[in-house]
Amino acid sequence: MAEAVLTIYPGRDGLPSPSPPCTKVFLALRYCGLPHRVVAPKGDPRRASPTRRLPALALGGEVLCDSVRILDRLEALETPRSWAPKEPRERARDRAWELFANEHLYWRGVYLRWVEPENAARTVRRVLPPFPAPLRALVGRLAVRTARRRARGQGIGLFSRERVRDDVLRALDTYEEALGEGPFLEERDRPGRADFAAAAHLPQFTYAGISPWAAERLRERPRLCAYVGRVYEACDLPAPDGLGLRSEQA
Ligand SMILES: N[C@@H](CCC(=O)N[C@@H](CS)C(=O)NCC(=O)O)C(=O)O
Repeated sequence: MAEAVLTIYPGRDGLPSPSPPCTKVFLALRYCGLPHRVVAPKGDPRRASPTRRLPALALGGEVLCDSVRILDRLEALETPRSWAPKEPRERARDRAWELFANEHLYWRGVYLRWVEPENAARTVRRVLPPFPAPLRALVGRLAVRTARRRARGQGIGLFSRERVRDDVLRALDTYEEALGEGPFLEERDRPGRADFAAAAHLPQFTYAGISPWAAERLRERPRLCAYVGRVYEACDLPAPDGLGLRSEQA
């Protein structure tokens, strides 16, 4: 099979990508060993994908969008290493956990980054490309407005900060309970799509100092941080910054 080409928002600040769905597909590709190349979008990122969202994976003459659909496809391929559990119910649970991250955690991350006002200012500084000064403020305001409009459309943008923070704490508890004795979710002995998704979404809490509250809540849970590091290690990648797992952060 021809080499797959993954287009993602490029990584910085110790993460493969600032976008959790992009990071998840990157982890899954690294783990399964399908030959691939990772590229950043050229020009307007939205042109790289028929749905105007990244990640997008070019594979066998097709461009696949949406990280869950991409993992569905990768799971069905013969790859050097497979993450898919053999037992159908286990496979279903693996995918359901992935959806928990994609649908629940993803939007709480959007809220933390774009809806909380102090965090939104930091997000604009860290995530947007370096536009020249006169444009910068305008692009920043537009990005915040767009993100907040989407958050309201989804529903979460209408929630109070306390409600969203309570959701985040419950999600972290849920992950700790599902990890049990580990090493991976549901005490599985190798990572699956549930783990790629968790390890892509959880580090957004510590990413680039954008949400100090969320970073503290995650760092208070060293078992969860070590788990995220284990998923990256299984994909031959260094642990993300900010989880207290690297010696320079000790
Ligand atoms: N559900 C999609 C979400 C993809 C998505 O929203 N990607 C964002 C980056 S995190 C994006 O491309 N945003 C660009 C835009 O909205 O213009 C997936 O899992 O792939």
